[in-house]
Amino acid sequence: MLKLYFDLMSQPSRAVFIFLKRNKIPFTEAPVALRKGEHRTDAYAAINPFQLVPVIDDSGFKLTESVAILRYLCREYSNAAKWYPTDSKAQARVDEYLEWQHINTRLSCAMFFQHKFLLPKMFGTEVNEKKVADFKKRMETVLEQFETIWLKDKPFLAGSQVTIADLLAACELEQPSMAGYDVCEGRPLLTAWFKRVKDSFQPHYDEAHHVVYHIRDRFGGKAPGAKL
Ligand SMILES: N[C@@H](CCC(=O)N[C@@H](CS)C(=O)NCC(=O)O)C(=O)O
Repeated sequence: MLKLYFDLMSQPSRAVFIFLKRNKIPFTEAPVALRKGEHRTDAYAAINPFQLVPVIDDSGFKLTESVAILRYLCREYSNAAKWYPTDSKAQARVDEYLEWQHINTRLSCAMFFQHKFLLPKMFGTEVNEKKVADFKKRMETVLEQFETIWLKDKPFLAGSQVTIADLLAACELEQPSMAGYDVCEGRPLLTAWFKRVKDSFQPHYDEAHHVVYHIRDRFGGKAPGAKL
């Protein structure tokens, strides 16, 4: 039986969680509460020496890195194969986004969220406005590239079909919402794409994002307890 170590506050964890549910791949849930430091124990280091989530344990085969995990699941489970096409050129289009996203979508959205909301919330510190402004600028460049390059003349990032690239991207693009930034505002192509991706993974998409939606709606980007 497959086991997933995850925290639903983590973007790549949500992507793997949604993927497993959407494809009806049976798995045991092993939540790891990052906010409580549950990933910093020796026991967890034995599961993932990098002490990050997500991780899968497939009958003793432990695998880290969400991109590698999703590709593995697409290879191992025939009903999940459609999300990562086997045709060489079609697959290369998915890989093109997956390579790009680490230092673009992920870095800018995650760092904007961390500096605007998470770090002030966790440590009660003042918001570092310079860092927030820098990451916001990088994030807005990325969002512009979604509109003008990735989604130009195609409904999904890698072409006409929804793939693991779209799922990973959507989960990353949710993160800034908790810091009061709606990536869809003023971006019609991104808005329509976001809806298509969510619809492809419902009801599991909303299930995995309930904590994100709760924080977004409750705090609206204002970190509770932070010196603002
Ligand atoms: N490249 C990895 C990133 C994993 C990662 O950075 N996970 C974060 C949560 S999104 C984590 O576990 N952070 C805990 C920490 O940094 O202490 C993947 O895609 O799986």
